[in-house]
This record gives sequence, structure tokens and C-alpha cells, in this order.
Amino acid sequence: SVSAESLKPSGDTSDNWSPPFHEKTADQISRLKHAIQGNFLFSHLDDEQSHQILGALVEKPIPVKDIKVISQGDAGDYFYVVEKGSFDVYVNPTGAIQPGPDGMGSKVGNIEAGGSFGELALMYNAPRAATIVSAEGNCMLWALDRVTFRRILMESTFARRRMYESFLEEVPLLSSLTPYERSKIADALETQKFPPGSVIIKEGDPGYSFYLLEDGAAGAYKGDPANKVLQYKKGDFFGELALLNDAPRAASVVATTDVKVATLGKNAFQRLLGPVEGILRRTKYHGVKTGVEEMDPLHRD
Ligand code: 1OR
Repeated sequence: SVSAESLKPSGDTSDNWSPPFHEKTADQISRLKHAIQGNFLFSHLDDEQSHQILGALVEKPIPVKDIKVISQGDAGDYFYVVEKGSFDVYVNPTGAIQPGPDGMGSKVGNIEAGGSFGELALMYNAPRAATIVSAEGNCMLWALDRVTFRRILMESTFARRRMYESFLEEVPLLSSLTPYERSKIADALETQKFPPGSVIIKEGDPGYSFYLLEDGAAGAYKGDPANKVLQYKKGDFFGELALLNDAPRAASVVATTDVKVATLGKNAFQRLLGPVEGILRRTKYHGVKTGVEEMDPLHRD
């Protein structure tokens, strides 16, 4: 049968490529499914793509602490998903790992079970941007080869990441984040569309998501719909208060035009927007009963 994949235009002209298939035990399959369950990188794949990825992943146990899985400066070969254990990320600002005790540079992060790493070199045909070292014993990784990564994940997941990266660069709230932090947010966003007049958030409801306005215009009101308190345009955010304060929605938000929003679930919001929580909390809604111009000007220019 002809797969959808082979009908898609791609850099490599049509060929007989099919992903490697590594037979797995029932136990491996269930562990693997559990490991990738919460990972946004796999949530936009169709059934065939998921099946191909599951088949192509190979188990890679990392039995002891301090094993270098990736060395900064090397060429990229595999993308990794963490099933068990955790890994530290080191970056040497001068480039590749240097000889000597400080050669790996300083620790800039940690990746835990359910997370993944090693995508950048494969996406951009670039040297490894960081060194990844096991932070404990008895870790388990799943590795995806470069070709399968490029043929399947690049056309779906990472095409989305790139699209959202350019939008997120223009969002004032996120301007203090590093590009890598914005990439992680891009992976976690879900797109939703609303026709004019539809209620995106209803006052009094519990809050499960945070919203970035990707396209169109929306307005917020409290109580009476005539009582408009805020106007939102592309790049603005809303829906943060209920999540920050664990409180019901403080206002309704209604689409003024056709609207496209990018949403983050509560967990992702807390995990990924931690660095801008201060800005979110300082966003004050003065005199919400009186006018659209009264939101803290800090976030309204
Ligand atoms: P890679 O293929 O370049 C190293 O191999 C991997 O480390 C990289 O893909 C990412 O998956 C992962 N900057 C660059 N790469 C990072 C970072 C990172 N964190 C994890 N990786 N930064 C840390 C941000 C918390 C920015 C440091 C300036």
C-alpha cells in the first residue's frame, strides 16, 4: 500500500525508504507507550506515524551515573526519549567540549522521565549544542535514528515547532525567555479556532488552560457583555489568573472576529512559564469596570 508519508513532498525524492522495525516484547511496548504518553512531541502524529515511530525506537539502558550520552560539538545521530532516570545538560559557551575538568561548561538544565533531548542537531544538521550526562544510575532511554526522525517527526511535530517559534518570538510576554525555552513552549501548544461571537472563556468556570491570541481579536467582559473591560490583539495573552490563583475565571472572553488561539494546559503553563510568572503576576487589571485602556501599560504597548 502507498503510505501518506511517501506522497508528501520531501527533500529526498521518492524512494523505497521504510522505517527500521525493531521487534519488541509486550513489556517493552507498554513501557515505551508510558514513556511517550505525556510527551507533546508525539501527540500530533497520526496512527501510522505513531506505529512507525514505536517500531523504530530502540531501547538504550544507561546503567550508571556520569555517562556522556551526547557530547557537545559532535555530529547528531540519535534523538532520545527518557523513560527512567534523569540527565543533566551542560553547555560550554565556546563550542565543543574542551579538555580539562571544566570542559563541559556549566550545568544549564536537567531532563527527567517523559522528557527528550538530542533533536536540535538532527533538525538543523548542526553540531550537538549541549552535553548530556546521566545524573543517576539505572536510567533508560529510547533512541530514534536520524533518518526516521527526519522523515517522520520533522514533517509533523517539528514543522509545528518551527511555525510556533516564529509566532512566540513576537509575543511580548515571552521576550525574556531563551529561544530554547520558547521552543519547549511551542511543542506544548494546542491550536483552537473560534468563529466571531463565540465564548472562549466563561466567567465563573474553572480554569484549565492559558491562551495566546494567534490571530484575530477578542474582548473580555465582566457580568454584562456590554461591560467590556479589555481588548486583545495578536500576541496578547489571557486566562492566566485562574491558573495562577486557582480561582474561577474572573471574566469572560469572547471572539470579536474569527480567532485562532494557542493554548497551554495547566501543567505545561506551570512548568514552562515559571520564568515569567513574576510578569504574569504583576499584570494588574485596574478598574476593570471602566475601560479598555486600563490594563497595566507594561504589557500593552
Ligand atoms: P542536540 O542535538 O544539540 C544536545 O544535543 C541536546 O541538549 C539538544 O539537542 C537539546 O535537545 C538539549 N540549549 C541547547 N540544547 C539543550 C538545552 C539548551 N537544553 C537541553 N538541550 N539550553 C538549556 C535551556 C534550559 C540553553 C542553554 C543556553
